[in-house]
Amino acid sequence: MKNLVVLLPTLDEEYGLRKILPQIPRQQLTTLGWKTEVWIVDGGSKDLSVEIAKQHDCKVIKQAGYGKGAAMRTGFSKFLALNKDALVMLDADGTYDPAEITDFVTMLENNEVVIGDRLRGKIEPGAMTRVNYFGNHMLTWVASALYGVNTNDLCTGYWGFTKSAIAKLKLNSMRFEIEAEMYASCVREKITIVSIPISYRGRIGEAKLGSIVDGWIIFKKLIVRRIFPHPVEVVTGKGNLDID
Ligand SMILES: Nc1nc2c(ncn2[C@@H]2O[C@H](COP(=O)(O)OP(=O)(O)OP(=O)(O)O)[C@@H](O)[C@H]2O)c(=O)[nH]1
Ligand SMILES: [Mg+2]
Repeated sequence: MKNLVVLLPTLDEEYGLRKILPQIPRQQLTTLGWKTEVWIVDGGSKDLSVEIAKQHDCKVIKQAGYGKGAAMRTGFSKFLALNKDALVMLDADGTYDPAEITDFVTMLENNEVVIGDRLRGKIEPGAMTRVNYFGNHMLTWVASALYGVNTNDLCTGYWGFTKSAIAKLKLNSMRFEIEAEMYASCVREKITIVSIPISYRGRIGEAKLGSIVDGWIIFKKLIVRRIFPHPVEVVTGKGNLDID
């Protein structure tokens, strides 16, 4: 059996977790040959997120630093340290359908990185605001034009990776620019990406992303990584997250 980690960044997502954790297709994944662990990387939730996760047999990791980007990097480091085979990440807010994890692992048999594409998938009415819909299209277009490698949905939070891909990624994002940086790093490291259409549903609970502020930070990240492909931490060895 190969080892799969399902990684959920979590900040006050008690209700999202209650909905999605029972939907993770553990049985089907076992049938497909994957021994699955579910990890939440918690950013200091003040609600019952941690308790709900434990009730559903999840491992709880406390994130280093602040923000979704720092949380993902904490999870990636743990994943590499524990030498697992593949990782699927998705948000804990109920927007992504855990049943689709099986599509990701199937595609990972022949690809290093699989990206869940909401924009060519099925977006539930009202699930994405007009501003976010427009912003997602714009940023995706800018990324494809700047880096010369087509991508369909830059800011999606549903990704699958092989261990080799995660080992090659060079990241230093703190917040919601992490996905843009993952894309930029895949291009830089010549990791092939494939997109699969996914469904996108309405969020449960309060959004942590601010469309305009975070859209701007994502745009800046695309520009900075185009000019300086490696984060300064990778070059100097300083400023990396302190992960135990
Ligand atoms: N660990 C951790 N998770 C976070 C942090 N900020 C956000 N998250 C999680 O990251 C995921 C995405 O956050 P959202 O607020 O849904 O952001 P988004 O999906 O880009 O925006 P919406 O479309 O408004 O939902 C959710 O599961 C959050 O709980 C953080 O600082 N630490
Ligand atoms: Mg969300």
